[in-house]
Amino acid sequence: MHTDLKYFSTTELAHLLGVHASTIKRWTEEGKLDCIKTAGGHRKFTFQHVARFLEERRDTSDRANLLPIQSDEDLRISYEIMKNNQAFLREYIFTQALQRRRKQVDKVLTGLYLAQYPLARIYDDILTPVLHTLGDRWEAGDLSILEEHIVSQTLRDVIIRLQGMLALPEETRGNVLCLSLTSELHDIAIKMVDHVLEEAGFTVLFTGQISPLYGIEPLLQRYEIRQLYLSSTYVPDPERAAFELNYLYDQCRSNEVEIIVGGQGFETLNYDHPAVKARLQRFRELLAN
Ligand code: B12
Repeated sequence: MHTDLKYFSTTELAHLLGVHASTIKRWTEEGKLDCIKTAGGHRKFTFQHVARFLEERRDTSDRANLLPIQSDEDLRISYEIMKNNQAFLREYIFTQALQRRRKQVDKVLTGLYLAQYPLARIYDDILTPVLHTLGDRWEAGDLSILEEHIVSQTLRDVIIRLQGMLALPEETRGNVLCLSLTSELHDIAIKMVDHVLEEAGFTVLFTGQISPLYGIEPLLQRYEIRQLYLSSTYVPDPERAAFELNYLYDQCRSNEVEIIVGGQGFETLNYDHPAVKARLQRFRELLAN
């Protein structure tokens, strides 16, 4: 893989591999890890040095990194994560998703999560812009509708895999419901809401795409729902949407359920109702509620 990057310093490599700088120095002294020494005595490491080192250690029980680094490309991903190079990560995710290289997209997301990027920020700063670029490229005619589907389904798959990795707290903060309106097919944003809330300790009931809203009252009561999260992206029939929303708002109000709304659909949909506590723009705002 082509890279402009020439060398890692000892500190950078230590950070990348998740070890102390003294460990890096020891490995070089023991001859396990090659390096170049500058005139001033500083160690510099090339991609090749690091790749060879990792390759030789692959079968040992020593874990040098949280992510399996199997190629120069994986090393580059780890490096860009460490540098917080979001522009690179977004572009990389987009191109890999287009080729349906799910494993590579997984590596970026897993790497970010293991590097302690908050989940909401992974969604706000990395995946949301990628999905927006996808929409823009499709609208501009750069991608066919099938390519658009391939990318969005790949991203949907990888976020669901990421969900399996989340560190969930022991204590539960109660039940919440995640919903869309009945004609809504876009469900990636509300899936992300689900994950952020689950990671924060809520038990999330998720009804998925095209959920029938009638009969919601017994559900709210049976599961003692305190908050309902509603996402709207595309509104094909505004009249029907307004009708459904009023029904939902009234049901929630009489059952003392707070509603939090989000998504582009609320640019036109009414959310001025006593049951609606807030309209949020970003996933990180969920944690302030
Ligand atoms: C993926 C996608 C699809 C997939 C959906 C797959 C799936 N399972 O979700 C498929 C292929 C099915 C699809 C279908 C359609 N799509 Co589409 N789609 C997209 C795309 C590329 C990404 C959507 C997405 O997930 N965005 C990512 C989310 C995270 O971002 P967001 O929606 O902006 O949400 C942000 C906030 O609002 C907030 N948020 C959202 N909800 C919530 C909820 C809470 C509680 C909180 C806290 C925050 C929050 O979080 C985000 C952070 O900023 C968008 C492009 C775009 N600009 O979004 C087009 C887009 C939304 N689609 C569009 C269109 C036109 C359609 C179709 C009508 C196409 C067609 N002719 O058939 C159908 C409609 C289907 C339907 N009835 O719903 C248009 C909508 C234009 C409009 N508003 O009028 C867009 C904008 C593309 C475009 N540029 O034209 N689509």
